[in-house]
Amino acid sequence: MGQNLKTSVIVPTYNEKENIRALVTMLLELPIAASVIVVDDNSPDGTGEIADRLAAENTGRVHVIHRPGKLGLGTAYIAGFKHALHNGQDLIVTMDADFSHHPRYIPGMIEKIETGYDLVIGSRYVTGGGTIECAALRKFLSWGANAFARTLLGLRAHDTTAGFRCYRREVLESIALDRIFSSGYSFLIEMLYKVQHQGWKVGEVPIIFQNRQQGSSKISKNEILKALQTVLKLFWTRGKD
Ligand SMILES: Nc1nc2c(ncn2[C@@H]2O[C@H](COP(=O)(O)OP(=O)(O)OP(=O)(O)O)[C@@H](O)[C@H]2O)c(=O)[nH]1
Ligand SMILES: [Mg+2]
Repeated sequence: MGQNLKTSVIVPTYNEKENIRALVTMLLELPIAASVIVVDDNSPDGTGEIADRLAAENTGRVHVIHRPGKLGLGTAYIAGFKHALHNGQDLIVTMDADFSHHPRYIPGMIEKIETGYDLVIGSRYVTGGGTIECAALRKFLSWGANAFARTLLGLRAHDTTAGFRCYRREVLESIALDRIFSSGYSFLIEMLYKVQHQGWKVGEVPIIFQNRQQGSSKISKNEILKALQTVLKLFWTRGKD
């Protein structure tokens, strides 16, 4: 399973010193020979240095992209995508560093890709999926953002804001990454919109999303407003590209 497909897992980090070592270790122990690309935005807590040590301990399997400051989740994914494509990866997985997205789901996501999907989402909102230990307000915001994006943009996936994804390289190659206007969290909605628009086959596998146990959240009110703005902007311009 997945043995012939070169797989890279992109982990964007900002202040994840409590999580990064445990996460990378778990990723390297998966029954797929995946490599890991950490994209760190000069985290003040030293996550970047821990990632460098992991890279030195696991030469060739762990790579670190250092950016000079907090430049946003969306552009972090793009930096990781370019690195993975340049290095000939077939499958590119993205996930959060805080264990909300558990590595154990990755083999199942790859299996689903192998049955003929181009993008597979680790989804909270399909049968068998769910969310635990999240505050009611956060659940409501996530549900609302999904309903809004699905209705206005006609997105067919159920979890449109999930950052837990597995893309085939051809999907990323088909999208003008430099033309994506969202730099932060709403990148996920914009990217999914473009993927569906290009006609790629999108699937979902259920995951249980667990609220972060260590470290602190980086999502701000501003990011939530930007997500609304992104959906509206895509809605006005739909069909024009
Ligand atoms: N490189 C980089 N990573 C980021 C940035 N913002 C967030 N991240 C990372 O993106 C992932 C998601 O961020 P979280 O803070 O977990 O956001 P969230 O999941 O919406 O919020 P909580 O889990 O409730 O804290 C984590 O791995 C963060 O460290 C950023 O500007 N740059
Ligand atoms: Mg999180």
